[in-house]
Amino acid sequence: MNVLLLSMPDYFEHMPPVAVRMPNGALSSLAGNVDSHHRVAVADLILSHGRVQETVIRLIRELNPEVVGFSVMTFQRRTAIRLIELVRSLKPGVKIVLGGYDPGLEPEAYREVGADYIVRGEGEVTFRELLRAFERGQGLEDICGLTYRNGGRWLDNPARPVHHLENGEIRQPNRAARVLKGYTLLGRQVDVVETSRGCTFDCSFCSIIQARGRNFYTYSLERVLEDIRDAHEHGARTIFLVDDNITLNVRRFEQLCHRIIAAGLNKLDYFVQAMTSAIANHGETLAPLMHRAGFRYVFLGIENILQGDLEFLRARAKNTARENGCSQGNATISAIKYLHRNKMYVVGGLIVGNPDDTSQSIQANLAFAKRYVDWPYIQHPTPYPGTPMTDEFRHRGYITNQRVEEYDGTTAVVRSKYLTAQEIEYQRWKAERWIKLQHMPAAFRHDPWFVLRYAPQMFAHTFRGCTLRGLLGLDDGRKDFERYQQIRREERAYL
Ligand code: B12
Ligand code: SF4
Repeated sequence: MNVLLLSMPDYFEHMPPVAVRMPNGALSSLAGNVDSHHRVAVADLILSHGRVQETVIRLIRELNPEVVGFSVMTFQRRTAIRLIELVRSLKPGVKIVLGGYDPGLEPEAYREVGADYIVRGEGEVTFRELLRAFERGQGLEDICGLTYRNGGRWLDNPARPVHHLENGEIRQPNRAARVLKGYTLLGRQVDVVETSRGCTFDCSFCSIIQARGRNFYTYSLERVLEDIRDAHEHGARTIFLVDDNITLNVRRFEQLCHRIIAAGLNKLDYFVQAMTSAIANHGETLAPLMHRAGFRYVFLGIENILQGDLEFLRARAKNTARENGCSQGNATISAIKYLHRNKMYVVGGLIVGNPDDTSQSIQANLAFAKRYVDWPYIQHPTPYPGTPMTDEFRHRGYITNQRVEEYDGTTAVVRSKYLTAQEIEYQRWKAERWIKLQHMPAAFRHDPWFVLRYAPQMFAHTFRGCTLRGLLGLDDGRKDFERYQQIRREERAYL
């Protein structure tokens, strides 16, 4: 069968396409796991900005797919629905399959929009079985993890148990299936690689627990190295390890670093997401090893520097440093010091605008980011489907915005006890632009050509909506902020 797999073009504030255009790891993994006689094409629509509609029309004409799959996050829902309508209008009989965190966690939202099938949870085996059933004309009732339309009714099959990633059943991603070009992370071709899936923590804002429960499974390191090699052969110079929480097993992570060095794959740059506690507790040996293996940017899930907020986010345990099993307080500064000492940059993930946040608590986090992190990745709590945080915000009546296309993390859609959503976002926006600017000299040292070439565009993105008066601090910038919000609303119309 001819299969076209699409990821959505929607991006959020901290990932402007001028600097970051990453492949969607799910789609190449699905492409690698269907039976080999299918002709699969993967199109990451982040690569076709400003031309989304034309690109999809062209792909449908050229590839003539019988099945079109969509990978969707919650803030991409509106775009996905528009694309479903477009694809349907171009090919009325095509089978439309949805997957990813939004359809999987809130399938009801897609029942009236022209989709036929929804894959909940991990997709490789479910999608493979679905294509087999299409070919053989079989019923779908035995395919676990599938929700589907049968005449006028939607049926939910039982959930598929999470995969243990053993026995090679999940094969390597198929990167050759990608039909669009131009992946980049700060000017270098980037690819994504998984080494494990799952997490045993239960942060209240994270969709992963709702999506797959609390568990952690790993691929063999041989498979991981082969995957990195494959990404490299397909042109990647930077690898983003997309594991939910690679630092859950520090010994294994250390072994991975040793294996990367031994295989000579440390000439590539690596980006990874890590827990502060793991880096703080093992930084003495782990951080130098990570640097030797090629790690350059580490996304730290700091979440918040205040204990009350960490309680709400259920992120205290993962941010606690320990010695001989005893708590030594917040791990963040210690983790940052280890990373800085070993020439790695810290992308600081913080969440501000929690239910009891005041101006002072937000300002404390912003001041922390300004002082300690290299690249701020500050977000607002966002009520994604089914998370414990969503229940709490709903219970308190604090959700002020139901437009899910604005659930991108940097648009405040919930208020706190003391502040409006607008005020929360304004405070973050006002400070964060300047913190980003602080990183320019370091970014220049890391990638001089990229910065020289794209600095004006990056600056224009970061400061869009601003006037000279606002930039010079001659007023409070609220008018600039409103202009920025208007521009942001217009940017969300991808087609
Ligand atoms: C890596 C990652 C990123 C990376 C890379 C994204 C990329 N291009 O791949 C970066 C850092 C850029 C990123 C950014 C964001 N991310 Co992110 N990210 C992840 C993470 C950690 C892993 C995703 C991954 O690649 N997994 C590996 C692949 C193989 O698995 P998978 O994606 O789960 O896909 C499987 C199934 O979902 C299913 N499936 C998926 N698509 C499809 C399609 C079809 C047709 C089928 C059949 C099946 C299927 O099958 C796949 C294989 O089993 C997840 C999860 C987590 N723990 O936090 C969050 C996650 C997906 N991100 C999330 C969010 C919100 C964002 C941001 C909006 C903000 C943020 N929190 O950073 C931005 C927006 C990005 C943008 N477009 O601008 C949320 C989504 C929540 C939701 N309900 O939508 C998650 C779940 C994290 C969370 N907060 O809970 N992210
Ligand atoms: S540690 Fe990370 S992956 Fe694990 S539950 Fe918390 S946010 Fe999610």
